[in-house]
Amino acid sequence: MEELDKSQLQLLKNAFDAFDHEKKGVISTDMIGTILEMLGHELDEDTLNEIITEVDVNATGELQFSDFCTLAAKFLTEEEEDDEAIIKELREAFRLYDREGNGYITTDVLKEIFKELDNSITPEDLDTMIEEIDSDGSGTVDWDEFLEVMTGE
Ligand SMILES: [Ca+2]
Repeated sequence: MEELDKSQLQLLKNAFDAFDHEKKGVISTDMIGTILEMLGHELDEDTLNEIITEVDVNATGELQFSDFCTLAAKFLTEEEEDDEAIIKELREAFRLYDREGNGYITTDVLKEIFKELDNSITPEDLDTMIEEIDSDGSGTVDWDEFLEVMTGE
């Protein structure tokens, strides 16, 4: 449970209570998919069944709040690992595009990357994005600037 922070717990409690109409302290496992979807985590049916089976060990078809937290912690934690994996991938991408190992990517190369990511992007949008990223107008983007744009952090 320690993997979940207070705001995550509050969010889960609100969702749990909303679906525990009769205030029995349990919710049906049928509801799990819907709840997770509401919280912005859409899982395919196989994954969903897999984690429900893991948590509902006695196959009662119902989960208590603590079980529900255990379930949520599973993929909230997985998601954190995903974030780390994404940053690792971005780091590799940055190295790849920083061909000469200068520690920066030129805005020309960055435009190519954006076009690859989204081929419907217009030249005007590209210019606007580049202007925002390369705030000092140096014509280059370093790792910090790159990460900020890619992760929104
Ligand atoms: Ca710059």
